[in-house]
Amino acid sequence: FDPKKVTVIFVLGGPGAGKGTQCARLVNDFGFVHLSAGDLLRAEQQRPDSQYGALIAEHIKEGKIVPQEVTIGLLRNAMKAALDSAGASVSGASKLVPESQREKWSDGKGRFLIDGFPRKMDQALLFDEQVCPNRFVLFLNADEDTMLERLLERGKTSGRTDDNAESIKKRFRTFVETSMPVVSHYREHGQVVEVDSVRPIEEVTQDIRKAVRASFE
Ligand code: UP5
Ligand code: MG
Repeated sequence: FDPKKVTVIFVLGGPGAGKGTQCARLVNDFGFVHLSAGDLLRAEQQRPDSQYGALIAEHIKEGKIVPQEVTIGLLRNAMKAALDSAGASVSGASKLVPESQREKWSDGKGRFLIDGFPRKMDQALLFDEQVCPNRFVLFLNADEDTMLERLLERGKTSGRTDDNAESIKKRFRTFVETSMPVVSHYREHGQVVEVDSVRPIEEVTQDIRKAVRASFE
Protein backbone atom coordinates (compact mmCIF):
# COMPACT_ATOMS: atom_id res chain seq x y z
CA PHE A 1 0.00 0.00 0.00
CA ASP A 2 0.97 3.62 -0.43
CA PRO A 3 2.44 5.10 2.80
CA LYS A 4 0.85 8.42 1.85
CA LYS A 5 -2.57 6.87 2.38
CA VAL A 6 -2.02 6.06 6.05
CA THR A 7 -1.50 7.80 9.35
CA VAL A 8 0.16 5.71 12.04
CA ILE A 9 0.39 6.42 15.75
CA PHE A 10 2.51 4.07 17.84
CA VAL A 11 1.20 3.38 21.34
CA LEU A 12 3.97 2.23 23.65
CA GLY A 13 4.23 1.53 27.37
CA GLY A 14 5.20 -1.26 29.73
CA PRO A 15 3.24 -4.50 30.14
CA GLY A 16 -0.09 -3.57 31.71
CA ALA A 17 0.34 0.18 31.17
CA GLY A 18 -3.11 0.24 29.52
CA LYS A 19 -2.25 0.30 25.81
CA GLY A 20 -5.04 -2.04 24.73
CA THR A 21 -7.61 -0.43 27.02
CA GLN A 22 -6.89 3.08 25.79
CA CYS A 23 -6.65 2.19 22.09
CA ALA A 24 -10.06 0.50 22.23
CA ARG A 25 -11.55 3.71 23.65
CA LEU A 26 -10.12 5.86 20.84
CA VAL A 27 -11.32 3.79 17.91
CA ASN A 28 -14.77 5.33 17.70
CA ASP A 29 -13.74 8.91 18.41
CA PHE A 30 -11.31 9.18 15.55
CA GLY A 31 -12.04 6.29 13.21
CA PHE A 32 -8.83 4.47 14.00
CA VAL A 33 -8.12 0.88 13.16
CA HIS A 34 -6.54 -0.58 16.30
CA LEU A 35 -3.81 -3.14 15.69
CA SER A 36 -2.19 -4.76 18.72
CA ALA A 37 1.06 -6.45 17.73
CA GLY A 38 0.65 -8.85 20.67
CA ASP A 39 -2.91 -9.77 19.59
CA LEU A 40 -1.75 -10.35 16.01
CA LEU A 41 1.04 -12.62 17.27
CA ARG A 42 -1.37 -14.56 19.54
CA ALA A 43 -3.79 -15.01 16.61
CA GLU A 44 -0.96 -16.21 14.35
CA GLN A 45 0.11 -18.64 17.06
CA GLN A 46 -3.40 -20.15 17.10
CA ARG A 47 -3.59 -20.53 13.32
CA PRO A 48 -3.31 -24.29 12.70
CA ASP A 49 -0.94 -24.17 9.72
CA SER A 50 1.26 -21.34 10.96
CA GLN A 51 4.97 -22.03 10.62
CA TYR A 52 5.64 -19.65 13.54
CA GLY A 53 3.27 -21.06 16.17
CA ALA A 54 5.89 -22.68 18.40
CA LEU A 55 8.34 -19.79 18.01
CA ILE A 56 5.73 -17.21 19.01
CA ALA A 57 4.48 -19.27 21.97
CA GLU A 58 7.99 -19.63 23.36
CA HIS A 59 8.88 -15.95 22.93
CA ILE A 60 5.67 -14.71 24.55
CA LYS A 61 5.96 -16.93 27.59
CA GLU A 62 9.57 -15.86 28.08
CA GLY A 63 8.74 -12.18 27.51
CA LYS A 64 11.16 -12.09 24.60
CA ILE A 65 10.68 -10.18 21.38
CA VAL A 66 9.61 -12.21 18.37
CA PRO A 67 11.88 -11.66 15.32
CA GLN A 68 10.88 -8.50 13.51
CA GLU A 69 10.13 -10.14 10.14
CA VAL A 70 7.26 -12.07 11.69
CA THR A 71 5.69 -9.10 13.48
CA ILE A 72 6.20 -6.58 10.68
CA GLY A 73 4.73 -9.07 8.19
CA LEU A 74 1.61 -9.50 10.34
CA LEU A 75 1.22 -5.74 10.79
CA ARG A 76 1.67 -5.02 7.10
CA ASN A 77 -0.92 -7.64 6.17
CA ALA A 78 -3.41 -6.33 8.72
CA MET A 79 -2.98 -2.76 7.48
CA LYS A 80 -3.37 -3.85 3.88
CA ALA A 81 -6.50 -5.85 4.72
CA ALA A 82 -8.07 -2.85 6.49
CA LEU A 83 -7.30 -0.55 3.56
CA ASP A 84 -8.52 -3.08 0.99
CA SER A 85 -11.77 -3.61 2.81
CA ALA A 86 -12.34 0.15 2.73
CA GLY A 87 -11.51 0.38 -1.00
CA ALA A 88 -8.24 0.89 -2.80
CA SER A 89 -8.34 4.61 -3.50
CA VAL A 90 -7.52 7.48 -1.16
CA SER A 91 -11.22 8.25 -0.91
CA GLY A 92 -11.66 4.59 -0.04
CA ALA A 93 -9.21 4.92 2.80
CA SER A 94 -11.37 7.63 4.26
CA LYS A 95 -14.13 5.04 4.62
CA LEU A 96 -12.16 3.76 7.57
CA VAL A 97 -13.12 7.02 9.21
CA PRO A 98 -16.75 6.94 10.40
CA GLU A 99 -19.10 9.20 8.44
CA SER A 100 -19.71 11.41 11.46
CA GLN A 101 -15.99 12.18 11.71
CA ARG A 102 -15.18 12.41 8.04
CA GLU A 103 -15.80 16.08 7.53
CA LYS A 104 -13.89 17.10 10.61
CA TRP A 105 -10.81 15.00 9.91
CA SER A 106 -10.99 14.80 6.16
CA ASP A 107 -7.42 13.98 5.24
CA GLY A 108 -8.79 10.86 3.54
CA LYS A 109 -6.19 8.58 5.08
CA GLY A 110 -6.57 5.26 6.85
CA ARG A 111 -5.70 5.80 10.51
CA PHE A 112 -3.96 3.17 12.54
CA LEU A 113 -3.17 2.89 16.22
CA ILE A 114 -0.35 0.39 16.48
CA ASP A 115 -0.25 -0.90 20.04
CA GLY A 116 2.82 -2.55 21.57
CA PHE A 117 5.10 -2.06 18.57
CA PRO A 118 7.95 -1.24 17.89
CA ARG A 119 9.59 -2.66 21.01
CA LYS A 120 13.13 -3.00 19.70
CA MET A 121 15.26 -0.50 17.79
CA ASP A 122 15.67 -2.63 14.67
CA GLN A 123 11.88 -2.94 14.33
CA ALA A 124 11.42 0.80 14.72
CA LEU A 125 13.95 1.73 12.05
CA LEU A 126 12.75 -0.91 9.60
CA PHE A 127 9.06 -0.05 9.95
CA ASP A 128 9.66 3.70 9.59
CA GLU A 129 11.74 3.09 6.50
CA GLN A 130 9.96 0.21 4.78
CA VAL A 131 6.32 0.48 5.83
CA CYS A 132 5.61 4.11 6.71
CA PRO A 133 6.78 6.87 9.05
CA ASN A 134 4.66 7.44 12.18
CA ARG A 135 2.83 10.63 13.04
CA PHE A 136 3.80 10.47 16.71
CA VAL A 137 4.45 8.08 19.55
CA LEU A 138 2.15 7.93 22.53
CA PHE A 139 3.99 6.69 25.62
CA LEU A 140 1.82 5.49 28.49
CA ASN A 141 3.90 5.71 31.62
CA ALA A 142 3.20 3.57 34.70
CA ASP A 143 5.37 2.19 37.51
CA GLU A 144 6.05 -1.53 37.80
CA ASP A 145 4.10 -2.04 41.06
CA THR A 146 0.95 -0.68 39.41
CA MET A 147 1.47 -2.73 36.26
CA LEU A 148 2.20 -5.90 38.24
CA GLU A 149 -0.99 -5.51 40.24
CA ARG A 150 -3.06 -4.96 37.08
CA LEU A 151 -1.54 -7.93 35.27
CA LEU A 152 -1.92 -10.37 38.18
CA GLU A 153 -5.55 -9.33 38.50
CA ARG A 154 -6.13 -9.74 34.77
CA GLY A 155 -4.27 -13.07 34.87
CA LYS A 156 -7.08 -14.59 36.96
CA THR A 157 -9.26 -14.61 33.82
CA SER A 158 -7.18 -13.63 30.76
CA GLY A 159 -5.85 -17.09 29.89
CA ARG A 160 -2.65 -15.37 28.69
CA THR A 161 0.40 -17.61 29.13
CA ASP A 162 2.46 -14.56 30.17
CA ASP A 163 0.15 -13.20 32.89
CA ASN A 164 1.98 -14.95 35.76
CA ALA A 165 4.56 -13.53 38.19
CA GLU A 166 7.50 -15.24 36.51
CA SER A 167 6.69 -14.16 32.95
CA ILE A 168 5.72 -10.65 34.09
CA LYS A 169 9.15 -10.20 35.66
CA LYS A 170 10.78 -11.17 32.35
CA ARG A 171 8.47 -8.84 30.39
CA PHE A 172 9.43 -5.93 32.68
CA ARG A 173 13.10 -6.64 32.13
CA THR A 174 12.74 -6.78 28.34
CA PHE A 175 10.76 -3.57 28.44
CA VAL A 176 13.45 -1.68 30.37
CA GLU A 177 16.41 -3.08 28.47
CA THR A 178 15.08 -3.32 24.93
CA SER A 179 11.89 -1.29 24.50
CA MET A 180 12.65 1.87 26.49
CA PRO A 181 15.52 2.69 24.11
CA VAL A 182 12.89 2.92 21.35
CA VAL A 183 10.94 5.47 23.40
CA SER A 184 14.18 7.38 24.05
CA HIS A 185 15.02 7.35 20.35
CA TYR A 186 11.70 8.91 19.38
CA ARG A 187 11.90 11.31 22.32
CA GLU A 188 15.23 12.62 21.01
CA HIS A 189 13.46 13.31 17.72
CA GLY A 190 10.66 15.21 19.52
CA GLN A 191 8.06 12.64 18.49
CA VAL A 192 6.86 11.42 21.91
CA VAL A 193 3.76 12.48 23.81
CA GLU A 194 3.91 11.05 27.33
CA VAL A 195 0.77 10.42 29.38
CA ASP A 196 0.71 9.34 33.03
CA SER A 197 -1.38 6.17 32.97
CA VAL A 198 -1.49 5.61 36.74
CA ARG A 199 -4.82 7.37 36.92
CA PRO A 200 -8.45 6.41 36.32
CA ILE A 201 -9.03 5.12 32.78
CA GLU A 202 -11.22 8.05 31.69
CA GLU A 203 -8.68 10.65 32.82
CA VAL A 204 -5.97 8.96 30.82
CA THR A 205 -8.26 8.83 27.77
CA GLN A 206 -8.99 12.54 27.99
CA ASP A 207 -5.30 13.42 27.83
CA ILE A 208 -4.77 11.08 24.89
CA ARG A 209 -7.73 12.60 23.01
CA LYS A 210 -6.14 16.02 23.40
CA ALA A 211 -2.84 14.78 22.00
CA VAL A 212 -4.51 13.08 19.04
CA ARG A 213 -6.63 16.14 18.24
CA ALA A 214 -3.57 18.38 18.39
CA SER A 215 -1.77 16.11 15.93
CA PHE A 216 -4.62 16.34 13.39
CA GLU A 217 -5.01 20.11 13.62
N1 UP5 B 1 -6.16 -1.24 33.33
C1 UP5 B 1 -5.77 -0.59 32.21
N2 UP5 B 1 -5.72 0.74 32.43
C2 UP5 B 1 -6.06 0.93 33.73
C3 UP5 B 1 -6.20 2.10 34.56
N3 UP5 B 1 -5.97 3.35 34.09
N4 UP5 B 1 -6.55 1.93 35.85
C4 UP5 B 1 -6.81 0.67 36.34
N5 UP5 B 1 -6.71 -0.46 35.60
C5 UP5 B 1 -6.34 -0.34 34.31
O1 UP5 B 1 -4.45 -3.30 30.69
C6 UP5 B 1 -3.97 -4.28 31.58
C7 UP5 B 1 -4.96 -4.45 32.73
O2 UP5 B 1 -5.00 -3.25 33.47
C8 UP5 B 1 -6.38 -4.72 32.25
O3 UP5 B 1 -6.98 -5.63 33.10
C9 UP5 B 1 -7.04 -3.34 32.33
O4 UP5 B 1 -8.41 -3.43 32.59
C10 UP5 B 1 -6.30 -2.70 33.50
P1 UP5 B 1 -4.21 -3.39 29.11
O5 UP5 B 1 -4.94 -2.29 28.48
O6 UP5 B 1 -4.44 -4.77 28.64
O7 UP5 B 1 -2.63 -3.06 29.09
P2 UP5 B 1 -1.56 -3.30 27.97
O8 UP5 B 1 -0.59 -2.18 28.09
O9 UP5 B 1 -2.22 -3.53 26.66
O10 UP5 B 1 -0.90 -4.64 28.55
P3 UP5 B 1 -0.39 -5.93 27.79
O11 UP5 B 1 -0.28 -6.98 28.83
O12 UP5 B 1 -1.17 -6.24 26.58
O13 UP5 B 1 1.07 -5.40 27.38
P4 UP5 B 1 2.27 -6.14 26.81
O14 UP5 B 1 3.05 -5.08 26.14
O15 UP5 B 1 3.00 -6.93 27.82
O16 UP5 B 1 1.62 -7.24 25.84
P5 UP5 B 1 1.53 -7.37 24.26
O17 UP5 B 1 0.32 -8.13 23.97
O18 UP5 B 1 1.75 -6.08 23.60
O19 UP5 B 1 2.79 -8.29 23.97
C11 UP5 B 1 2.87 -9.59 24.53
C12 UP5 B 1 4.13 -10.28 24.07
O20 UP5 B 1 4.11 -10.43 22.65
C13 UP5 B 1 5.45 -9.54 24.36
O21 UP5 B 1 5.91 -9.75 25.67
C14 UP5 B 1 6.35 -10.18 23.32
O22 UP5 B 1 6.77 -11.45 23.74
C15 UP5 B 1 5.41 -10.33 22.13
N6 UP5 B 1 5.52 -9.20 21.19
C16 UP5 B 1 6.59 -9.17 20.33
O23 UP5 B 1 7.46 -10.05 20.34
N7 UP5 B 1 6.69 -8.14 19.43
C17 UP5 B 1 5.78 -7.14 19.35
O24 UP5 B 1 5.94 -6.23 18.52
C18 UP5 B 1 4.68 -7.15 20.25
C19 UP5 B 1 4.58 -8.21 21.16
MG1 MG C 1 -2.24 -5.15 25.26
